[in-house]
Amino acid sequence: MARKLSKPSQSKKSAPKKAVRPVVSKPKSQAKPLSKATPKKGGKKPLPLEKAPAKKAPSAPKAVLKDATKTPSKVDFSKSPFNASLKPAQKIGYLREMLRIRRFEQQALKYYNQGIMGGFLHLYNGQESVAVGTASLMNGHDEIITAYRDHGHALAVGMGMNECMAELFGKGTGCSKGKGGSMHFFAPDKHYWGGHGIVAGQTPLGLGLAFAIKYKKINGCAVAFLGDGAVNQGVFSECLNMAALWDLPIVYVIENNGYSMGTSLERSSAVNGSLAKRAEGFCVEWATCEGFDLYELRANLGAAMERARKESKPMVLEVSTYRYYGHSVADANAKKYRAPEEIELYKSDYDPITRWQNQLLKEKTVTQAQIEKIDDEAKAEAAAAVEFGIASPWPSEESIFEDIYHEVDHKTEAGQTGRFFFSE
Ligand SMILES: Cc1ncc(C[n+]2csc(CCOP(=O)(O)OP(=O)(O)O)c2C)c(N)n1
Ligand SMILES: [Mg+2]
Repeated sequence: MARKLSKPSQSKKSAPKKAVRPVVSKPKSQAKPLSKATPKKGGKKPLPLEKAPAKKAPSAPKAVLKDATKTPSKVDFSKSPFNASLKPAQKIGYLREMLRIRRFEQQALKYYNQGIMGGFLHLYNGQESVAVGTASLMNGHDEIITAYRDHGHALAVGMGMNECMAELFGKGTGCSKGKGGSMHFFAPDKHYWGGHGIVAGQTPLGLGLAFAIKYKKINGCAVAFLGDGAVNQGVFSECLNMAALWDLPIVYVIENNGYSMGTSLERSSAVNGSLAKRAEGFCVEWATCEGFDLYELRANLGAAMERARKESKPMVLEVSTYRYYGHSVADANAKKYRAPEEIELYKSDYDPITRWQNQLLKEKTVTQAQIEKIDDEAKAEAAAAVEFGIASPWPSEESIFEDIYHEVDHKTEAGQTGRFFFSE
């Protein structure tokens, strides 16, 4: 089933009333004390199961997107506290980071298709603004963790192209010594905890990061990314419950790209309108925003992260985004479950890099010539990373037995007592 953009006229039933909700607004159901949540005597009784009305076929697509070309957002996110004081150099830096990710992955795709690179390759093309926006908000004590579509987050937090590309080639110089591959980029020194292949497996790990931050009284928060498919994993619900119960400083960012492998959102979610709304069931605040627009992303995520740090409260932020390629490059059905026109529409109207470039041109922060120079540099860096990766040595045979147990590799007191992280 192809994913369609929800046009304003079609989306009244399924979309939230306001496409852009201020992040601090409290969902009404959460504002109620729990005791009032039970229906009053004489209130509407639930129908017996057999009389439950037949489930209507969804009349409108459930995508959270709005047609931005026709309904320009009234909110000027460039004026939000998280954006207003940005210096031109910072804004240009975000453009550079997004272009670096795009060019890195395009090189990877080329060599994967030639069979020179193996393993999996889940491309982040189209979603770059989310990772770059997040990294730009990290305060040096925040920790982030994501799933297997992890190249963008890795480069955005400052991992080098060489170590990342070498990892894709399976070489010993790779960030995970060539033993992790595309799904397992990892750099705790940069507050980046990977890179995980089990769908939603990173959500309890992220919660652990948040717990440690709170326990150690660190002025930071955890940000755990998950996809629209991962939301349906039971463990995510368990996480929301615990996060609320213990007031943990975590922001769950749902990168809603409309598909989990070949399954569209309409076919995987019973909840209309937004996935983040499920957080209400756990008394966790939630919001939605467009991920294509860096200002909007930063305004919403910035507020969520600040709240997590200051009040030690969890939050779910659903971000609409889109991936241009199949689930992975080896996705044999990549062209079967969505129309080419849909992909083209996102590329032409919703590309986060083009949007940011246009924004900066409009603001006169950057010139076309500067953009081209930055892009050329990104291309050259990615090409050099390929050369580095190909020229690098394979991991040694003996290294297969290394890095299996943390205690063996880290013969420190902390390693032996189980106090692995945050104490070394
Ligand atoms: C527990 C588990 N079940 C199934 C899979 C197979 N699988 C890998 S990715 C994926 C889809 C996840 O989609 P989504 O969460 O939307 O993330 P996206 O790929 O769109 O970034 C599935 C079902 C898995 N890796 N782990
Ligand atoms: Mg998805």
